[in-house]
This record gives sequence, structure tokens and C-alpha cells, in this order.
Amino acid sequence: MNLLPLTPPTQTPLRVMTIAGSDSGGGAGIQADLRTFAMLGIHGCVAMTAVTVQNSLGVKAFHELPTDIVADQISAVTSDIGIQAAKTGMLASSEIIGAVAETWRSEGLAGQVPLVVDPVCASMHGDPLLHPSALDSVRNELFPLATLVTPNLDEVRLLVDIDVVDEKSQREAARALHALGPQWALVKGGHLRSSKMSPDLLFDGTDFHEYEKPRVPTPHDHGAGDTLAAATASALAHGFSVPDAVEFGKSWVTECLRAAYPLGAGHGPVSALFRLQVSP
Ligand code: PXL
Repeated sequence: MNLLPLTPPTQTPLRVMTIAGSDSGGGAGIQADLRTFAMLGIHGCVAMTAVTVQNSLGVKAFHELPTDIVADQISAVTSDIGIQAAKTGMLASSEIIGAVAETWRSEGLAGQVPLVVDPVCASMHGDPLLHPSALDSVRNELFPLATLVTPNLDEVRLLVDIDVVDEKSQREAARALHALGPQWALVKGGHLRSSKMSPDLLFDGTDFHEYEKPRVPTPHDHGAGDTLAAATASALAHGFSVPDAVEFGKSWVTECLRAAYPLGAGHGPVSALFRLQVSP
């Protein structure tokens, strides 16, 4: 696989910001994003939205950060360090979404810096990571600012009330998501079509692009969605087109799924560490 070139060490690397929650188990959220950024030679910046209390068995609790602290992290970084792309993950509440959207606009980032919105609603165990009352804010405030949105099938159902069961309904969902205002919508296929393949569909209002990769059979896929969005944002920071960035993100997460490892008694994380050359 042709991976992005690493930046020579003396040169300031590209910067990508994750606006997301912390996973105490280290598998998903900010921790997963920073691993992917680092493995791609990107300097990761963070606007933390919430602290989750979780392990491989699930999310026990979470604590939201005050909205001004979330907003100020974005302002502090973008006004000084500068970023070439960003992604959002767990945003927890409509108040935090409002603060992120307002800051994205007031800092002059809207339309200037690529923004990947992964509309995280729940953990893989079904534990909620977004208040249901915040879905309207995701649709009305966040999606119109997004370069790309990357919902999974559960999130598609919550956001546009479409049950994706085949190619036709996947296209219908892509149209409905795109109508909410993002430049591009990616409908991640999950277990669609067959258990052997993982088909994702990208739409920009005119053209459809299909991405199909062999499904990697593993119970250890914690953080897969975050990792796809982080790698895609990294590729956008490098100047890739959205279709090429998604292609790269999908290849990256496939490698991370192949390298996933068990952790604790539940589901282990996907691993961006496959890129390290570890001698036996
Ligand atoms: O994978 C989605 C996700 C995102 N962010 C945080 C999470 C999870 C899943 O558990 O905990 C903080």
C-alpha cells in the first residue's frame, strides 16, 4: 500500500486537530486519533470535549467539558499553531456542538480548513456518547460546516431515519445526508451486502463513488470509525481530494483492523501501530 510520505524531522509537520472525547481505555476517541496522526507524520492538536470512563467492556460514565473551554482550545490552537484539517468525534451535547460551530465560523475556518465530521452517537456497546436532544444540532449546525460526514448505519438511522439494507437505500441515505449541507457524505456500509465485503458510498450531490474492501473478521474493532475519519482528515491536510482521502482512510483502517489486538475482557482496539517496524 502506498502510504503518505513522512515529513523529514527538521521540518514543521502538518497539523490536524481532533475535536473529540477522551477514552480512558486508549482505544477510541482522541487516543485513537492521535495514534493515527502520529503514524502519518502529522502533529496532532486537541480540543477535548468530554472525558469518558471506560474499558474494553463499555462506557461507565462521561463528564463534559465546559463549552468555553472547548471553544478556547480551538481558538488557541488555530490562531497560533494553525491547522490544515480537523475532525470531530464525540461532541456529547447540543451546547458543545453550538460552541464548536460558532468558533469554527468566528475563527474564519469555515470553507478554509477541511472538516471531517464523524457524528459519533454511541459506543460499539451501545452506550450513548451524544444526548439524543443534540441530533438537531448535528444536522443543522455541524453538517453545513462539514467537508465530509462519515456516519455508520446506526448514525444514518438516527440522523435521517433511513434503514440502509441494500445499495438503493444506501444511495437514498447518501442523498438525504448530503441535503443537510455537507460537501460530501460517506455512508459506511457496515455489514451491508455480504459478510465478506465492507462497501462504503461517497456522494457530493452529483457523483457516487464506491469503496469496497474485504471485511476483516475481528472482534477487536473499537475505534475503527475514529481511525477512518482521522486518516481521511490527515490525507485532506496533505491536499488529497476528498475521494482520494476516503480511499486512503479506508485502506488505513483496513490495515489497522488487521493489526487489531485483544485488550481486557471485551473488544480490543484497531491498531495504527502496524506502521511501526518492531523487530522480534
Ligand atoms: O468510536 C467512537 C468513540 C468516539 N469517542 C469516544 C469513544 C468512542 C467509542 O467508545 O469512547 C470517546
